[in-house]
Amino acid sequence: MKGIKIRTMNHNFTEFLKRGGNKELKEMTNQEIYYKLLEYVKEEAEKKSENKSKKKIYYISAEFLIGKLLSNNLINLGIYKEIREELKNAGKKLSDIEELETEPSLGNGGLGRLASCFVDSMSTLGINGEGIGLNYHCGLFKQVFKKNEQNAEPNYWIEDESWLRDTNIGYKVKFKNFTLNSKLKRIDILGYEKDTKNYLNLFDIESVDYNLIEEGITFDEEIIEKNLTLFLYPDDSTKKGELLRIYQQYFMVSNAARLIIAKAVEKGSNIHDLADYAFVQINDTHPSMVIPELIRIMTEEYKISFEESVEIVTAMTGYTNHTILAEALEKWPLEYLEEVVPDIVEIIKKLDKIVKIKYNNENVQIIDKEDRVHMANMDIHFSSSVNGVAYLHTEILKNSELKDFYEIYPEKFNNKTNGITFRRWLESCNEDLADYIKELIGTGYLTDAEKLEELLKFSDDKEVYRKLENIKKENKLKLKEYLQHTQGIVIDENSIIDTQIKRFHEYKRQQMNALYVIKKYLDIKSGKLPERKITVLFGGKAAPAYIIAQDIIHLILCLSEIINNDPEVNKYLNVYLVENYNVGLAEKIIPATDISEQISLASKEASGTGNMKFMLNGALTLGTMDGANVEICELVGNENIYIFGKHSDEIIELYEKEGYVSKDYYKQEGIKEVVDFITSKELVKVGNSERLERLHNELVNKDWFMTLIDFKEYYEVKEKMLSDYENKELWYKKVINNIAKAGFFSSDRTIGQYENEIWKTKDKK
Ligand code: 26V
Repeated sequence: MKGIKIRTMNHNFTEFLKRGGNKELKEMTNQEIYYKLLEYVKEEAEKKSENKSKKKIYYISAEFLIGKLLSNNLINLGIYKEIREELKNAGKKLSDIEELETEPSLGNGGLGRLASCFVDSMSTLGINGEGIGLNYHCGLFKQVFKKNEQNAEPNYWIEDESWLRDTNIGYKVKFKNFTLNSKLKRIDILGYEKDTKNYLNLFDIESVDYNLIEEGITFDEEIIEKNLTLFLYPDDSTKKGELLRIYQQYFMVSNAARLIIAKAVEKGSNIHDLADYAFVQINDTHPSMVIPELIRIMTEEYKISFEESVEIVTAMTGYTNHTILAEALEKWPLEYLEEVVPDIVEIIKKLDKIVKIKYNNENVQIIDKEDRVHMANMDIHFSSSVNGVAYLHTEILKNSELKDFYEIYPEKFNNKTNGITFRRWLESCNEDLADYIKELIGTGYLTDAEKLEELLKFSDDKEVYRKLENIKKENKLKLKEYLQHTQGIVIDENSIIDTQIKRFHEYKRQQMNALYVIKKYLDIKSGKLPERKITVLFGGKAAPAYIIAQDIIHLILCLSEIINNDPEVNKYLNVYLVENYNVGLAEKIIPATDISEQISLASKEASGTGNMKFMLNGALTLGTMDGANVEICELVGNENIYIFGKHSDEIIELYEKEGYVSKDYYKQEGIKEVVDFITSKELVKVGNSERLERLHNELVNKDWFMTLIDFKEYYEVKEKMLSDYENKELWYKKVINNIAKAGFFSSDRTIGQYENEIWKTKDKK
């Protein structure tokens, strides 16, 4: 790994340069070195063979938030330190070169990052598994703050030289009114020190036209031939936006189905036995149309009977659910699908008929009374596995959200608690901590993450506490330098760093954290001073059409302006919302953080994966009993985590009874003045009164995600956390316990479970 293990290769980078007749390293610019490294790594990757096993896994996902790849690939090739030394000898810094890589932005958040951790783990475990997705040229938007508001700009991440490889694979995709040619681009996915590699397959069109982009990220949404892969999920609040999304989804799965069949046939499949050659994991409902598309190809082109096709496709697909939020579950109007892909509608109607004949229950129908197609319902009936992404989430699916389905198919339901790749989220992003862990317990944890538990033998060792504290301080200094340099933010390395980084959504309750900030500000103003300065860091984007989330961003930016400029307050409290939060920023912020904010309304966060990254990097969790926090709590024990708030069963009951009235909480002592500060003179002076009033009104009169129900307890537990931080021995004992128990959250464990319990590729040699 980056820390200790160096695998010697046949030749080194300097020789590679010589071979090409290039300038010497010390004469090259960092940009030139970056491009040469890219070429070098791609050449090394070329030498690796494809996995030969009979059955292949296809992880189809509309999102892959892969992050920068240079350092990750160097680590996986086992040459990170070697290259760093070579560059150092020429007076160059690898970290400066890493900065020049553009970050692909092919995802929104956790769902896409999870898919990327999974392809990394599949390669590392030697599983024959590939990712399939789309190559969005401008990806998700770039976030820019102006006048304390979020603006969206296109994120041009593809350069002439990139990790993408061209292939000569392409298909014709037939829509109702036209046919589009696809071309496949690939990114090599190198496992850690493996001789085999997998691919991330990204389909694209040949005719993307950047000139369609108007102001910000608006563009002509109707010229599908030129815009299909221009952006990741554009605005889906309008019909045009939704139609484009259906075009994207069908394009993705139609290409996927072609690729899957072609590969299987190459290996000898006669299609009747396709399930022996391929298994498709459907990542949320965005790729759900792969089910009817496979059935369509089998019946129309291979003349297999409809019944047999359905049976085959059911056996070779599995569906992963990533949310219980009703508004996030896709339900496409039948007429929209008719407008884009009428052939698929025919198949969906036939599948719906099978269900309607068998089950007289509206909740399990595919097409509802309003002629909307429930994509998840189709997946559950016509795939062989349905999984949630954390213990609690799967239990809620079984007992509440998907109860009627669980009664029909108990054998299909299973849990696969999410995980993260430790190669990126420890070895690469926190080298000092990784090296220190190796010093303490050796390298066994690299291949068996649960060996981190060996750290428990140091849980009373004060020398270890001191060392961990020093590493944290160093990481804070690195973050300080980086943020100062890139965003003009100057954080205090002696402060406690309290971080909430994730997409902005009301259920994640950044607004509750903002209310805490207001309370602290008012406390400080009234002379109640904290023992140590607190730096509250936020990071995240809000969907452009999600008004309240934009309002929450506005509130936080206004609070930062007031607090950071008030000399009476800024000695004790700083608040920053980092701009354009992405994977690269996460890799710098997480190792420097002390408090990990995981404060979603119980039952709403399917799993969370940031919670795992923070734990592994020595931050303590301040969280609700939601998603994977529940499992973190169980693993580390109550004394090593800070839990607050109502539990999921109480919240589910409140929703059922419509029993939450935010005003009842608003009126309580200590809450009203905090909430009312949102529309105070001070804030309105630096902000937009329409936004602030709308947010205030939302909290007082609706508060659908129950911010106020947990606010008091949140404040109290956070205060306790701050005072515990002052007792460094107590704090770092908890930190050690958290790192030691993080092994369970390795995505190698998760992927091992998918393999053993669902995919079973290793049975089919
Ligand atoms: C999407 C949308 C889109 C419409 C507006 C509301 C809304 C709310 C939530 C979502 C999330 C869609 C699925 C998703 O990204 N789920 C995330 O998946 C992660 C990986 O399993 C998991 O850790 C997160 O808890 C979960 O939110």
